[in-house]
Amino acid sequence: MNIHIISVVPELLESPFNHSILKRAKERGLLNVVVHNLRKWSINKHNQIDDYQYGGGAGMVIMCEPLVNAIEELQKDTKFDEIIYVTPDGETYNQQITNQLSLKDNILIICGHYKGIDQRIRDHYVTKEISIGDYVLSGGELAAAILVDSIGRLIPGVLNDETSALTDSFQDNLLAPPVYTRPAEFKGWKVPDILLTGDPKKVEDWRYEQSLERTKTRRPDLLDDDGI
Ligand code: 6GU
Repeated sequence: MNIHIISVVPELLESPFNHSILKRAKERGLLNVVVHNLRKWSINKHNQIDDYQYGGGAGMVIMCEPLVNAIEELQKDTKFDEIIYVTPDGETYNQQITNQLSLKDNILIICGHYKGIDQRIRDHYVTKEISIGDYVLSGGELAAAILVDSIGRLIPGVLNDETSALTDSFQDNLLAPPVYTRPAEFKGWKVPDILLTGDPKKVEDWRYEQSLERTKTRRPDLLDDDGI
């Protein structure tokens, strides 16, 4: 999968993909992340990429010309399956969207800054608008990093134990059950006996019950979705 990102602060995206699981995905040739500095397409010698908004008001808006030039230049080499704008007024991101995006070959993510990007780019180029939650970040870069991380780990061959993504929180609209490792007793706190029985059926049932219980108490809204 190829993920291109257009940003005015590309420095924010230097490190997140170079460690751990995403690093491995890149080394295995399963994920290619390319970050582009929007200023490369700035419209004058002042490196301008934004301007005041029509109608007045504080905050700058990223202009059509540099961003459209950037998008169209990248489109010459790549047919993007999705052009995503990360923005607090987008659709709220969740695991279902992640799953869908992990099946794509080429994704372009546009990061806004200041007041955002000119609406005409959203109208004519963007195919999907995503928010990572009901709070405001100073720019889209951290949201883009979250998209790349959550999508990248689902690409087949990225996780060592392929089944482990299936048992993540949210994959069945359920939160993940608690996990334990050695020792079986620490400061008098014991690991639940069932996990020590070696009986896979019992363990599976217990995990399912725990998942359900956790979801009921912490995120009942997830259960309402499909009426488990
Ligand atoms: Cl995608 N961008 C910004 N700037 N703030 C956000 C967001 C995105 N999602 C939630 N808050």
